[in-house]
Amino acid sequence: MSKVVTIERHILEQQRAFPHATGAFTGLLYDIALAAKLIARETTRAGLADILGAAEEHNIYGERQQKLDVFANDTIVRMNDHTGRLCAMASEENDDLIPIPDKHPIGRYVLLFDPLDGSSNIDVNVSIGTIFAIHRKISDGEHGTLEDALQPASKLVAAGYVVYGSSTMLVYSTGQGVHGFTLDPGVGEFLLSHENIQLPSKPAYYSVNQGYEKYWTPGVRSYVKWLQGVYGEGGTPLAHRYIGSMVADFHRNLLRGGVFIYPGDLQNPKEPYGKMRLMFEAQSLAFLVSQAGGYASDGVGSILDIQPSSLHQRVPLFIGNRDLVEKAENFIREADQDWIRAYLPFRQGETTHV
Ligand code: AHM
Ligand code: MG
Repeated sequence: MSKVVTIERHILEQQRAFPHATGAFTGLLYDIALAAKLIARETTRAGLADILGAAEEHNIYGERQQKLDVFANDTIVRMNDHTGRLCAMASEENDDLIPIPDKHPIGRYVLLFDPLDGSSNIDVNVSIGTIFAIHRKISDGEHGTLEDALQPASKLVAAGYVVYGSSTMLVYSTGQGVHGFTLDPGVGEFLLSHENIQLPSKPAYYSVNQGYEKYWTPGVRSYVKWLQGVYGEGGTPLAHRYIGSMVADFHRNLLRGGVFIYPGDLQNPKEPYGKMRLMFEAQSLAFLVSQAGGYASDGVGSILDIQPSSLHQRVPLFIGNRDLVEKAENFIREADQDWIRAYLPFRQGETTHV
């Protein structure tokens, strides 16, 4: 029988690579895994309990929050605000930085998360996910500040996601490869099921909301046509798959190869940046994809290099196999100079949005 590796054991073994580690970081990852189990438990009951339905509150984007979003958000905050491992948190569902209450010790890391991504899929029993990212504290004072949260993805110390699908999986990286764990609901443990995930060199899928095609820039249109028709030597089309839950779309493409696209457009020239959030969605997945041999771009350059300017900053996203993503950059460079001119001030933090 092959050896069974729980996530706890795996995290501890990875920590041994860092002889000076204090264990705080290891504990933090373990707390995230525990929060994921609690969220997974509620997610599988969502169709039964009266937890379903829209909560009263709206988030800062004016979107309706689902009750399970609120539960997931509260769970992650409650699991992590008192442990002494964090100096602050930030969530897609909160306008501002979430401080650590004064009565609790302050730690050396910042946790950024999207508690339940793809929440429009909850009511229809389709996969949803949690995305997280961890930065190291860099500011001098005791408490965490925005400066600690607003670091480029190239500085992440760890990132990952949980996908609540036909089974619950947690996928994470501390910069030593990407590793996937499947939750065994019987024993309540995440067990190593996908060690050292690398993107297959031959991609299988492209994922984009094709319904928005009329808003796309000429470069994105030509690029998607290329994916559909002439990709590869023999002109084999890539199959199209789009769930509308980025974690699930990303996870499938990570295992099968492909590209996920959420482009910017000029439908409203004042908002040329698309929908995805840099801090809560794009940074984490960009870090993971680069660890898996792939690449993430906003169509102009690497997501890893973007210096964030605000917590709720949005970015266009092209993520997956490196050759496919670089091809998107080429199409955009050739055909979308107007869009690039409109978008660059946002990328460079000269104009802030939302
Ligand atoms: P959410 O964080 O409000 O759930 O929105 C993010 C989701 C992603 O999971 C998904 O890729 C995208 O929104 C789908 O958007 P659209 O319906 O515009 O294609
Ligand atoms: Mg989201």
